[in-house]
Amino acid sequence: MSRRNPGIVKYLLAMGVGVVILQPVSAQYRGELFQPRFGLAEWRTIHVGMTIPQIDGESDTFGPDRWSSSYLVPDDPAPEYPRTEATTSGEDDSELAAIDDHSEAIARWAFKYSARSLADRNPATGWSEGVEGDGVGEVVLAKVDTRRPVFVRNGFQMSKELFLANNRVKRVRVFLLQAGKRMPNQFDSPYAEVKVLAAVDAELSDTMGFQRLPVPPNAIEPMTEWDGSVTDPPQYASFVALQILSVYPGTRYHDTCLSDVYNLE
Ligand SMILES: [Ca+2]
Repeated sequence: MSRRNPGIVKYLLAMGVGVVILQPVSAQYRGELFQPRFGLAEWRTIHVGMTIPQIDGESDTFGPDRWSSSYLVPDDPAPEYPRTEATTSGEDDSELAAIDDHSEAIARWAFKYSARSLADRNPATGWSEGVEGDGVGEVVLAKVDTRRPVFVRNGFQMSKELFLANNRVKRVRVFLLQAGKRMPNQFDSPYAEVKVLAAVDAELSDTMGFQRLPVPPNAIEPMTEWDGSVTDPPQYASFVALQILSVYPGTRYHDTCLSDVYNLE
């Protein structure tokens, strides 16, 4: 969040323009190098009543790339692919293994400011929107149990200086989402039939530490099996999606950040 490359961000967002339906699918990246898109722009169209066909699971290897409408490209360069005889031979599984290893290295690099930073229980890491300006309208997803209190650490709380230097969220629209099914495949475990049930607008305080996140009051239903029956025992999968409505401006940067969103135990 000290420098940025707006050219790259604009280019990546332009690549997503052709996709008009919000349909985050679990991509089968294996076998080719992972190329992060730094967000799924379609999240900006989120509204109550919509159903999202599929969302990557919170532990899916490349899921964080699609858990926000944008996120900031790290300052440091992406790790380079190791070009050795073993990784370029094309003769055995070693090249495929090298591609998988390097894809995971790219993910670790790219996800520094992704939605994954909201769930790591570490105030020194955070999500930052990745568009020009203050990021009003940008959306980020967090997997939480909405039946219990949800808490947020506003801004980038690595230090008081960085908290003040970057934007914090002021007005926020909090959406409540509920997954209808889980649909595991050989690689990942995405959620399906995710409904946006309700939303509420709130104002966050411009303070470090935890604050309660208002969540729209709405009962969620348990997930079902493929035949429509409730899982035994019942399992619930709920999320909040936070959309930036206004910000407390940073003293140095226009990057709007959140450090954490989760249930406090
Ligand atoms: Ca964090």
